[in-house]
Amino acid sequence: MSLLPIFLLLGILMIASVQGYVSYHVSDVYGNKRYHVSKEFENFDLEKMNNRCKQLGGYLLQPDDTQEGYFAVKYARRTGWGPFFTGITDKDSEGKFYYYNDNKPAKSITWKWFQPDNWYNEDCVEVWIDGYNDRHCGIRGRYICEVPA
Ligand SMILES: [Ca+2]
Ligand SMILES: [Ca+2]
Repeated sequence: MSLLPIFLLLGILMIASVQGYVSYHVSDVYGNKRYHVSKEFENFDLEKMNNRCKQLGGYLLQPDDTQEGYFAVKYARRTGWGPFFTGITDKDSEGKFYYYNDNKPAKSITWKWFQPDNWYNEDCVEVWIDGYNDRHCGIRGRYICEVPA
């Protein structure tokens, strides 16, 4: 019996693990967009995760208005997949939140109570079931992409 098929299979599995195959929950269309929430928990990195979203044809969530921002909150509440990281950050200047993908100032963010608090220097922003919260970049979590439908 040849071991070749087994080596081939092992090779494929190794490549798959190195590439880090990513799978997503995909929402229905809302406002000409679909929202993709990563299924795995990974250390969040703005550049890396935004590039992942680009591979889907989109970018990390950046609400254009209160309705879109609140849609993500309701989505987290309805699905139980939250919290998930967004493309909102104040990493360049404390308290000045902007959208990582296009560098525009963030607006209409419906913060959770007592947030943002920059607790021990939190510069990334996640969606929770009751609003947005600043959180440490680099900790493990999910993230949400918005992708034009
Ligand atoms: Ca901060
Ligand atoms: Ca916080």
